[in-house]
Amino acid sequence: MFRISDPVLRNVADKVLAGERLSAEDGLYLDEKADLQTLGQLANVVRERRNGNWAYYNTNIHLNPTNVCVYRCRFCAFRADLKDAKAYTFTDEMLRERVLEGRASGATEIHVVGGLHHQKKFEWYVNVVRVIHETCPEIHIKAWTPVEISWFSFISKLSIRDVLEKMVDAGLGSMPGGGAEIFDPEVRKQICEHKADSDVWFDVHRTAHQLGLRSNATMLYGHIEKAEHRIDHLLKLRELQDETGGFQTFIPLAFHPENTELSHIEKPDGLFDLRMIALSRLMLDNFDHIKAYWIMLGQQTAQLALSYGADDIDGTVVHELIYHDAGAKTPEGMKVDQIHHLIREAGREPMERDTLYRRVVRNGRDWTVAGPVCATSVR
Ligand code: V47
Ligand code: SF4
Repeated sequence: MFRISDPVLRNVADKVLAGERLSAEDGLYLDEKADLQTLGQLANVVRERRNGNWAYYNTNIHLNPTNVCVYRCRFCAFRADLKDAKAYTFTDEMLRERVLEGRASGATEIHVVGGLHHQKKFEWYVNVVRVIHETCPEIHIKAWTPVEISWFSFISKLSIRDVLEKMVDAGLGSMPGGGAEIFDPEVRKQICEHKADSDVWFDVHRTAHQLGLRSNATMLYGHIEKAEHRIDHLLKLRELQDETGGFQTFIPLAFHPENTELSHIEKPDGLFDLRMIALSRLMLDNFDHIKAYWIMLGQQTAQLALSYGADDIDGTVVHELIYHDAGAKTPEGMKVDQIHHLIREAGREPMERDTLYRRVVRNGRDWTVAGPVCATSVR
């Protein structure tokens, strides 16, 4: 299975098989030189060691409360100016409607991220979480990226910790992985000059983990970044995870260029996507889960990704806007039996999880959770 003639790659493979940590140099070699087959086989070994044959998914729904945003990230097709025809902002009634729709479809999670609306006060954003929570307290609220939390801190003059505590009081359950993009300051300057930098991103996650919140992490690849930036990004995440243990899942995000200021860049192809899944599985040895976000990858690449290091495909989703505004051709959601079919066709066994990776047990429309399926404890 592992007949590798390249001596450098052989050495990296031996480290992986022995469960040893890979260095920055190993990562660069894997990214730039390794053939996809070896990369995938090695990542699959790590994936099966951690998660066996399981492929996790959840029943979730998305809510982007507003697309009006003060920032102008060059990779973003979702944002709008206040007076744009496509600009929108949810009312409380619309929030309730979306949550009730989620409940009716059996959702255990609502995923909430959006633009930074310059006319909205901090209380408005707290109210978004409160209204969702009061409408349906059993649905887990995974909301706000560090970019949003740091904006809330700026407009409220509260510390990051105080902002997070107020959100938790209102019903926040965990945080998604967005806003990370690429941590390297030079790349960040070119793609999202004004928004929170990597120090802020890490500060918010560290504080969230200290408060007992779990969170995810992402990396936006396939734009202007190079291999060295991707490896630097992964190592910085690995370092914080060593410190706190609070990350659950890593999600590599493929750049979708349509309708963005970077539309001249070609969208990464399926082979690049699989390389990024495998590379992250190998470098992030302290993350339990690697997610192949099917809505972004497409169903077929997501299926293949389950043998290239990924063990999770996100969920039913419903109402995705960020990728569809940027040209994604995937459906806006998938039914549970379609997800089961997709996973089984890829040779894996589906397991529904809640946001905190506890097994979901269903009885008609009712559901309960049955303890952790894969535990990393927050230090
Ligand atoms: O931070 C925006 C990315 C992120 C584009 O935690 C784009 O479970 C590609 O973080 N092409 C938000 N990417 C989405 C996100 C996420 C998604 C799924 C699951 C989870 C999770 C988190 O989307 C942004 C940015 O990196 N993004 N525009 C684009 N045109
Ligand atoms: Fe605004 Fe987020 Fe889009 Fe950047 S990625 S422009 S912060 S909505």
